[in-house]
Amino acid sequence: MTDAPFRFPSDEELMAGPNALEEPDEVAADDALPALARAEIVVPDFPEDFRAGFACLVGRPNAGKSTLTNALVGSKVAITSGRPQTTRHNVRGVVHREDAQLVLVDTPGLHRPKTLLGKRLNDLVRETLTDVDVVAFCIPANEKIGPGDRFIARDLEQVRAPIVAVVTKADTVSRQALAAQLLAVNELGDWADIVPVSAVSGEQVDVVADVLMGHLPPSPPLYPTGEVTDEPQAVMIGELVREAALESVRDELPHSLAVVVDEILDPRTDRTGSRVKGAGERLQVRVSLVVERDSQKAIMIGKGGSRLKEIGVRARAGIEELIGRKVYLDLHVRTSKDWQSDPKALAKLGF
Ligand SMILES: Nc1nc2c(ncn2[C@@H]2O[C@H](COP(=O)(O)OP(=O)(O)OP(=O)(O)O)[C@@H](O)[C@H]2O)c(=O)[nH]1
Ligand SMILES: [Mg+2]
Repeated sequence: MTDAPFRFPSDEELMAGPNALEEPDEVAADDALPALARAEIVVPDFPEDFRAGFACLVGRPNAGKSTLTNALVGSKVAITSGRPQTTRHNVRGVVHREDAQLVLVDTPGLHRPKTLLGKRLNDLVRETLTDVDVVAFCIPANEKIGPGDRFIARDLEQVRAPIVAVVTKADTVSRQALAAQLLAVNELGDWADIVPVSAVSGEQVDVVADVLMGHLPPSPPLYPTGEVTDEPQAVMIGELVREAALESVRDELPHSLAVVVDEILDPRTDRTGSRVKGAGERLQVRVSLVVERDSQKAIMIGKGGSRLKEIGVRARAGIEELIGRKVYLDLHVRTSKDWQSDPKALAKLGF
C-alpha cells in the first residue's frame, strides 16, 4: 500500500479499462444477470377502496380480549388464561381480507392498580387508545356489569375513535340472559355498535371483524399479506412459557410471575455458543421464570421439580408448534424481590 493521497479518477480514466462505466444495452445486461437477481419485486395490487387501520381491544382483565384476538386472526398470536392480567404488553394481530386489513391491538386488562406494574399496564392501554381508528370494548356476557366496566366506560368517553361494545363469551349464557346483557351494555354508554360474540364457538366472529373494518379509513395495506403478527419470535416463546406456567399454578402466583428469555441458540447456524450435549440439532432455548419471593420459587419448582417439568413439557409443545421444529427447553426459576413494585426490576423485565 502506498500513502499517496486519494485522487478521484478523471472521466477518461473511468471510461477506459475493464471497469468502464459504459451504458450497456438493456438486453445484454439482463442476460448477464443470474436468474435469481432478475426476480421481480411484486407490489401486491389492492382495490382502490381498500381499507386498513388499527382496532384496540380493551376491557377488564379476563374479559376475553386475547381469545377474541386469536379467533379474529385465525391463529394464536396472544396467550390466554383464566387468570387476570395474562396479557402484559400490546400484542398486534392482523386480519387479512381482500378488501381490508384490520390490525388488532390486544391490550392488558384495565383494572384498579395495586402495584407499579399494574399502573404501567393501565398507562399503556390509555396511551394506545389515543392512537387507533376504532376501539372494541369487551364485556363478558356471563358477568354482571360492575364498577370496573363503568370505570372503563367513563374513561372511553375521552376517546375520539368510535367505540364498538363487544359482548364476549356469548356461548356461556342463555339467549335470554344475552339479550338482557346487551340491554345493560346499551345503558352503559354511547356505542357505535353492540355485537355479541363467542370466540370459543366462533359464532359472530366474522361479524365483529366486519363491524370493526367498517370503521377503518381508506388506506393501502399496512402489513404484507399473510403476516399475522409482528411479535418477535423470542417474545412469543417467552409468552408460551408464561402461559404454560399460568396453567400449572393454581394460586395467587400468576401476578408475581415474569418470564425472561435468556438465550436462544440454533446449533445449525451458531457454532460459538455453548451447545448442550445430546440436544442434537434442536433449537436450544433458555428461559427464566422470575418470582417475587423464595417461597414462590419453591411452589414454581414443585416437589422434586415436578411442576417445573410439567410447565416445560407444556411450553415445549407450544413452542415446537410455533416454530415447526424440535426444541430443547431449559427452564430456571429465580427470585427478584418484589419486582412488581420495584422500578429498577421492572425496567430489567421490560416494563
Ligand atoms: N366459554 C368461553 N370462554 C372464553 C371465551 N373467550 C374467552 N374465554 C375464556 O376466558 C378466559 C380469559 O380469556 P383471555 O382471552 O385470556 O382474557 P383477556 O381479556 O385477554 O385477559 P387479560 O389478558 O388478563 O386482560 C380464558 O379462560 C378463556 O378461555 C368465549 O368466547 N367463550
Ligand atoms: Mg389478554
